[in-house]
Amino acid sequence: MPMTLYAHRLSQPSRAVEILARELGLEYHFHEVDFAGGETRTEWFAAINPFQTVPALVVDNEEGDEADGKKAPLQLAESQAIMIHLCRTAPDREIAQRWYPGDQDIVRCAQIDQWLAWYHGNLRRFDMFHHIMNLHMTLPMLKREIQATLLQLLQDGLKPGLATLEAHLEQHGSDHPPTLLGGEHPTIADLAMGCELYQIRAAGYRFGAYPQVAAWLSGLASRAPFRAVSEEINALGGEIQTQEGDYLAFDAFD
Ligand SMILES: N[C@@H](CCC(=O)N[C@@H](CS)C(=O)NCC(=O)O)C(=O)O
Repeated sequence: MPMTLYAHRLSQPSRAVEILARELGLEYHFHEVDFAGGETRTEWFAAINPFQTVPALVVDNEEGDEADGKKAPLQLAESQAIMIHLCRTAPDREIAQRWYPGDQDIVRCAQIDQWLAWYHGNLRRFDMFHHIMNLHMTLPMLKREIQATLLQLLQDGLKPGLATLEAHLEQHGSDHPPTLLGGEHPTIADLAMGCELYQIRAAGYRFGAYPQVAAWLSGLASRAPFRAVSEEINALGGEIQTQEGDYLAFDAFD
């Protein structure tokens, strides 16, 4: 099933989808969309994803509505919907069901859905990386202002979510890296949230006060597809750390 992933590796939801595609052993064509440069707001991209965000997935021919006697491609936006679709359709059913089991295990699915819903209001809402980049690219005279008026609020806003995650992961106590549902294998909820927090870690923030969160993140980040897809965010993070250390509160979560 030929498919194209419209994405960018500096975008958290894009990375989550691409990492999953690799974990599932799917073949895909990668089309980079320069979201930071405004390419998501262009006409050609709006025709692919009217929400005008990356990632977007286009699956040719085999899926979608019958129209005028030929099959239309499936065009899908929203990373979580894309991840669920990939798990529903991946040929390797055994691996796909570890990430999102579908009808095989509706209780496990409900638990994954719960964390995916929680993630928006408690982690994504306090997306710090956006303003870390803002600070990184602006004039030195404005850096402290961005830190004090924008980043500080997000840092503070993120802490209750980190505390909730820490308490939840601690309950499972095991000898493998923790996962949200307590087994050895992560799910798409781990991936969505892990990619979000990983980009803060890549920029130099530590999670010293949240050791279970730190261990959970390290477990995810040690997987080969995660490492491969995170190369660009790691490189940018390294650059930010060397240039912005003085302005960023890397110890905010210690
Ligand atoms: N809820 C969406 C969020 C996607 C999103 O926010 N993407 C950002 C990049 S991380 C984007 O494309 N922004 C471009 C824009 O706002 O024009 C998802 O999970 O796919």
